[in-house]
Amino acid sequence: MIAEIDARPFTFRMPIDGTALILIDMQRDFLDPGGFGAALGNDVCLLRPAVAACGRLLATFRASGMPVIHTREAHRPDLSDCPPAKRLRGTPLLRIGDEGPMGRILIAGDAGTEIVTECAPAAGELVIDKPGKGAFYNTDLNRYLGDNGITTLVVGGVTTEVCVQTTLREANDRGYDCLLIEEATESYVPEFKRVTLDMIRAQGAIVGWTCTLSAFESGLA
Ligand code: TIU
Repeated sequence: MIAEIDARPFTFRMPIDGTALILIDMQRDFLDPGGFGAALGNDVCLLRPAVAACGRLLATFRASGMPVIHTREAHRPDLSDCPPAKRLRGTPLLRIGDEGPMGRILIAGDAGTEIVTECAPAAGELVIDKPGKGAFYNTDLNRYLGDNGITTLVVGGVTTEVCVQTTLREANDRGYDCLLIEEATESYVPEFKRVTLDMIRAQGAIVGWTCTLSAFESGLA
């Protein structure tokens, strides 16, 4: 069965049996004070609206029995998967691997990489720790999607122009159709969210589609 979603730049045709939800990096390091996002000088409150929207999306997918994937930007404790160029970039208050108020910054197993309660993974949902901004780089995501017949991704998460946009572009190049839910993503720079959505759907959905949460829910109903 194909669901027809009222999306931009044109109707998104979503195969119910071939679609997964992927929520990008809804973790405390980006959403709570004292994590990586704050260490980079950002106001983390700007991302909060995405939490409830992602929670609503999760409930919809779970009710439909459709697969859900969560990602976390998380490095190994020995930093062997963190290129020095990433760790040494700029002048953050705390660098990746440094001890912060929530444990070590962006380190798997520490509190900053925990997904916020409202979006917490349920049993059976895939959780991918990724060392890059994109969810395909150095992860098993592509194999998992292929093995499970998934051709289409519904996407939410943070931040719009960094890990979400990188993942959308990686997915697009690998042949997936992607629909980004507008309220389910936020940026520390609201203007960057606006232009990222424009870039994704420009030129006849050159990267993918976007739609509102209510349009998605109506299309699936
Ligand atoms: N800094 C910023 O906007 N984002 C990241 O570093 N990672 C993600 O977007 N997850």
